[in-house]
Amino acid sequence: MTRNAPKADIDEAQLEVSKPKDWAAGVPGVAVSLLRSVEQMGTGRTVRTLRLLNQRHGFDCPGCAWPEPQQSDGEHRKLAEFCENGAKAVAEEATKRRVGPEFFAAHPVSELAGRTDYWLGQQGRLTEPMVLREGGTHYEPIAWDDAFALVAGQLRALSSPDEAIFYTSGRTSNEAAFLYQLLVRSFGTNNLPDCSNMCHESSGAALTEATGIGKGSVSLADVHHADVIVVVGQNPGTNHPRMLSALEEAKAGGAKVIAVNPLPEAGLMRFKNPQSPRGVVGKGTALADEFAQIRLGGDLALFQAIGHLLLSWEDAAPGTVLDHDFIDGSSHGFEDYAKHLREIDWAAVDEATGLAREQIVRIARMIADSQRTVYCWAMGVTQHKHAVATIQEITNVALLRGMIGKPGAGLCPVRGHSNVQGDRTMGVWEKMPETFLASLESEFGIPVPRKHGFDTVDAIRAMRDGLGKVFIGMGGNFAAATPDSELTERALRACELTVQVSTKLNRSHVVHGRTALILPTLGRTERDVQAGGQQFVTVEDSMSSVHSSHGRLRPASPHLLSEVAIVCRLAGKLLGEDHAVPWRAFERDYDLIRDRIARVVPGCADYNARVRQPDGFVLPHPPRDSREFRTGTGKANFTASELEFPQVPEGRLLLQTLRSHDQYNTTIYGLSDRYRGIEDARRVVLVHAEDIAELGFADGEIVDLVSEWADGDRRAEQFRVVAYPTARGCAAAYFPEANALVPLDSVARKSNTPVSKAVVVRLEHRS
Ligand SMILES: Nc1nc2c(c(=O)[nH]1)N[C@H]1C(S)=C(S)[C@@H](COP(=O)(O)OP(=O)(O)OC[C@H]3O[C@@H](n4cnc5c(=O)[nH]c(N)nc54)[C@H](O)[C@@H]3O)O[C@H]1N2
Ligand SMILES: Nc1nc2c(c(=O)[nH]1)N[C@H]1C(S)=C(S)[C@@H](COP(=O)(O)OP(=O)(O)OC[C@H]3O[C@@H](n4cnc5c(=O)[nH]c(N)nc54)[C@H](O)[C@@H]3O)O[C@H]1N2
Ligand SMILES: [Mo]
Repeated sequence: MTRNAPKADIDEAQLEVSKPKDWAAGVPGVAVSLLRSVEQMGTGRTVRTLRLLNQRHGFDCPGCAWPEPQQSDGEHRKLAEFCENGAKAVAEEATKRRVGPEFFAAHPVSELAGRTDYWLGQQGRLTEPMVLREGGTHYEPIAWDDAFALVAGQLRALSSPDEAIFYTSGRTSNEAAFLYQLLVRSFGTNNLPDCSNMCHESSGAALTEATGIGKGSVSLADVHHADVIVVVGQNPGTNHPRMLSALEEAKAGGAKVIAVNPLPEAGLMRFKNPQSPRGVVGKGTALADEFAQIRLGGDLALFQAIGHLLLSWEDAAPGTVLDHDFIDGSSHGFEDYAKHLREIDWAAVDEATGLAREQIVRIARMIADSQRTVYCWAMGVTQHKHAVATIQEITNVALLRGMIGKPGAGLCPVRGHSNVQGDRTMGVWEKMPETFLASLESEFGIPVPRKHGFDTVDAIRAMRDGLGKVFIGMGGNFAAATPDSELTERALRACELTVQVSTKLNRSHVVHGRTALILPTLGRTERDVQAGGQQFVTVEDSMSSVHSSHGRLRPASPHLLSEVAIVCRLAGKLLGEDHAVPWRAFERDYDLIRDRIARVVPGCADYNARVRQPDGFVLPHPPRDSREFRTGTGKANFTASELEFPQVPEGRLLLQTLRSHDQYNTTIYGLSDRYRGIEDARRVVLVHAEDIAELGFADGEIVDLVSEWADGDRRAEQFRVVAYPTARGCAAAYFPEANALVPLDSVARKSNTPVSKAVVVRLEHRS
C-alpha cells in the first residue's frame, strides 16, 4: 500500500534545520503563544480568553490532562496557569475563522480529501450541520432535526445494534460522556472504542492487574515532594508543559530527575519558567540529573536490570534495599519475580537498551537510595508490543521499594486528552465491568448489553469486513489518528453512514461513508445556554481530580449545539420520546445528569455539591488512599516477564511516530518543531548521522519510508532525511503523516494498542 504525499499546501522544500535546543519554555514560549493567539482571535479576545484559562471560574484547558495546582495541596494558582501549548489549543478553538455552507459549496469533498490536516484545521470553526448525500460531490446544509432523523433511521435499519460503532475522543465532558454511553447501551451495543485504546490502554491493563485500579496513584503534591522522579517515554516540554513547573518545584526541594528517552528532548534537559524571574533571565533549571538515551522498546530490559541490581544489593547487605514491610504485608508474587530476576542476560540488556552498564548502575543506585520515588510515563512506553509487560516491570521496581500509597511516591501514567480519564470513569469503554453495567440497568430500568464491544483496532477490522456499517465519532479524528491509514480509510469509506460531531474540519469529514454528516458542536471555551439556563460541565484530570469547567466565550455560531444536546436529541429520535431515560430533561439541566452520575458511577456520591467546591474533589483510589489492592490476590502483584525487545533486521531502522511541538495530535497548529530545530516542514525522518552514512544515504536526501510486515509492505512517500542525535538504530517521524506505516495488526499484547513507537522500516532512494 502506498501513501502519496498530499497536495502541496505545505511547501516541504522550505525545511530549515538547526541545532536542537537544550532547554524548554521560558520567554519565547509565551511570546509564540501570544502571537498565535492574536493571529487567530485578535487582541481583545486573546486577553479575555487567556485570563479565564484554568482559573476557578473559567474553563478547563482543552490541551493536556496535567492537573492544576489545588488549594488543598497548599498550592495556589498563578494568574496565568497555562502554557504555550495550552494557549495554542485555546486559540485553535476560539479562532475567528469560520467554515460555513459557502465554504463547502466552494470546495468539493474530492478536493478537500487531497489537503493536509494542517490546511483543513486552519480553515476555522464549523458553523452548521452539513450532509453529504449518497453520490454527492459537496456537503450541503441540513436542519438539525433532519440530521438526527437521518442517523436514527440508519441505525434502526441495521440488522443488529452491533453493526454501529460509537467512537469518543478525550475532550468530551463527563456529562456528555455519561449520556453518550447511556445512549449507546440503550440502543443495544457496547461498541464504544475511544482514543484511549491508542493511548494509555496499556497503562490501564497493566495497572489493573498489578494494583487493582487502572489509574495513576499520585497527586501533584506527591510530585512536588518526591526525591527522585523517573520520566520514561514522555516529552513534557511539548505535551505537558505545566509538568515542567512541577519538576522545577521538586528540584528546588532537592529532587533528582531521571529521564529515559531515545531523544534528548529539550524539555527534559533544562527549563526556564516564564512565570518566575529566574526563568526570564539566566540559564533556568537543569532538569535531568541522568539522561538515559535508550533504544526504542528497551525499557522493559532496563527495568529488569534495575530490579536485578536492587535484588543483588539486598542479597549482599540484607535489610538495606527492599521494603520488606510492604513486600510481606501488601504484595504478592515477590518470590517468583525475585527468582526470575536473580540471573539476568546482560548481553540482552546491552543490546535492548544501548546504555552503558555504569549508567544503569547509577540509576539503580538513585532508586535504591530514594525514599520517595515517582514514576511517570507516556506514549514512549504504552505504544509498544510489550507495553503492558514494560509498565508492570516499572511497577515491580516501585513495589520493591514500597513506592505506592505513601506521600511523595507513586505511579503516574501521564494522560493525554484533557478528559480522557473522565470519559472512562463515566463508562466510555467497550468492556466496562459488570458492576457498572448492572448499576446503569437498575438506575434507568433499561436492559444493558453485556457482550464486549469493539475497541479501536477491532472497529477498523469490523468496518473493513462489512460488520461495522455506521460510524459515529463524538469528537476526534478517527481517519487520521488510527494506524494503517490506507486500510482504515477504505474501511470508513465502506460504511453506509459516517457521522462526526466536531468543532473543526478534519480528515474524518473528507474520508466518509456513503452518506456523511458533520454535526458542529460547542467547544469547552464557549457559553452553553440551555432552556434551564447557563450550564457548566465537569472533567477529571490525570490525577483523578474532578472539577467544573465554565465556558465563557460567545459560541462560534448560533447554530451550534452542545455535545449533551446532540446526544439527547439523537436519543429522542432513536429511542422515542417515551423512553425510560428523561433525555429532554437532561438537555435542559445538566444538574439532573450529575444526579444520575452520583448514583451510578463509583466514588461520585453527592456529585453536584462536590463539583461546586472551589477545587472540586478527588476520586477514591484504594492503593493511594490506604494501600488497599482490589486485585484477584487482594495484594499488589509482582509480575515476572520474559526479557523482550524489538528485533530489527540488518539494514533496517526502528521508527517511532511522535508529536512535533506545534500540533495537537492530528490538529497541526503550525510548522515549528522549535525545540528540535525543525522548521517549516513536516515530512521529515530523524536518523542518527552515523546510521544515515552506514545505510548509504545523505543528510537532506528525500526518501520513501517502507515498513515491513507479514502481510506486505507499506510505503509513505517523500520524507526528508534529517541527521539527528537520536539513539542508534532508531528513527522518528511525525504522526499522523507516518500512520500509513503502522500495520493494523501490529498491536500491544493485552491492550490491543497500535504499536506506534516501533515500526521496522527501510529507507528507499527515490529514483
Ligand atoms: N501540545 C500537545 N500536547 C499534547 C498532545 C499534543 O499532540 N500536543 N497530545 C496529548 C496526548 S493525546 C497524549 S497521549 C500526550 C502524549 O505525550 P507524549 O507521550 O510525550 O507524546 P509523544 O510525542 O508520542 O512522545 C513520546 C516520547 O517518548 C519517547 N519515546 C518513544 N519511544 C520510546 C521508547 O521506546 N522508550 C522511551 N523511554 N522513550 C520513548 C519519544 O522520544 C518522545 O519523547 O500528550 C498530550 N498533550
Ligand atoms: N502513529 C501514531 N498514531 C497515534 C498516536 C501516536 O503517537 N502515533 N497517538 C495516539 C493517541 S495518544 C491519541 S489520544 C489519538 C488521538 O486521536 P483523536 O482524539 O481521535 O484525535 P485528535 O486529533 O485529538 O482529534 C481532533 C479533532 O477533535 C475535534 N474536537 C476538538 N475539540 C472538540 C470538542 O470539544 N468536542 C468535539 N466533539 N470535538 C472536538 C476537532 O474536530 C479536531 O479535528 O491518536 C493516536 N494515534
Ligand atoms: Mo493520547
